[in-house]
Amino acid sequence: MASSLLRLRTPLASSAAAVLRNHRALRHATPLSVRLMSTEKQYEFILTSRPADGVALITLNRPKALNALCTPLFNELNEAVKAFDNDDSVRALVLTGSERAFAAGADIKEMKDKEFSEVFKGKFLESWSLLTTIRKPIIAAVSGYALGGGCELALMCDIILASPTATFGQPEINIGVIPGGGGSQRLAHAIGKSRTMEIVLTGRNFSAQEAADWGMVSRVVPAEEGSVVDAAVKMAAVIASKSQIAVQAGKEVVNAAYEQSLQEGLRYERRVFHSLFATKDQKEGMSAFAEKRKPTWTHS
Ligand code: CO8
Repeated sequence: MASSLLRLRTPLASSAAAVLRNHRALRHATPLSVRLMSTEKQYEFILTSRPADGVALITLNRPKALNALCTPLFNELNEAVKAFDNDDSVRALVLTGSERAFAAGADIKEMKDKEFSEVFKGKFLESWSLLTTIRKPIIAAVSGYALGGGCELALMCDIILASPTATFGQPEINIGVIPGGGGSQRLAHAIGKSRTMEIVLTGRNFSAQEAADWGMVSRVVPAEEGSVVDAAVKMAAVIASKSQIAVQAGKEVVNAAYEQSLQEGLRYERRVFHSLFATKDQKEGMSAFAEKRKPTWTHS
């Protein structure tokens, strides 16, 4: 166990798949005393690991409640996301849940007795979108239920990969409310008004294939290709191998497409493109192409 733990915590792990298997095994089998030896911070509702060079994996870990999103879970998620965003050795993140549930929504039991004055004055949910403010790219690897806040959490990520078992939905209408974590807005941007109206007003779930057909997820990872987490880690490793200034600039300008008019967005993209000529990585990348060699990024 100690050696597998070492592999799990080593950034230069040779096999992402082997590390992921260890990660899953650890979730169920690792005694607390062993886990406490790890250099990664230990949390109650999430697990963190580094399955490949430059890649951090965050796994929601509240299995009995199907990863229902409660305030303590979000406090931990925010802390981990901020720490990874500030850690230069991490260049891309993957967020996942369990096979059964990415997250079955906000914790209904935590919310049910809240009053308007409490949620309004307490700015309930405001800190739950911290994820959208970080610079490094986040890939959501979704299996099982991604409902309500779970679907919204996936939509806060930059890329969504789904397993064939993924089930998305905004069922808040069934419990007398509406989406509160961006579901009405980000979903409408992703799949259009008519489909979003149907999903939000009827509360019906939609499949991984529908989400792919509608452009909400990048792709459904077929079972024969392995797990969606493996696929997300591989994709994150590719992103982590690029110039990080260019990656973060790329993320920023794509997001501008959702926040600005086309004209403003095009102007912003051009300005950010110009600014990259001030980086060493632009000189290195273009010189390497001209010299027919691989670039060596310094992320500067
Ligand atoms: N909140 C609290 N507990 C939950 C939740 C939830 N959202 N979902 C599941 N659980 C618990 C169940 O209560 C149950 O606990 P227990 O064993 O103690 O009774 C356990 O998880 C297992 O659930 P089920 O027995 O119901 O499992 P099933 O396989 O029969 O059903 C379902 C799975 C279909 C996912 C079902 O659990 C379900 O419908 N869950 C609720 C889904 C839902 O309505 N989600 C939306 C919640 S509202 C919301 O998300 C508002 C968003 C706010 C913004 C968030 C920003 C990120």
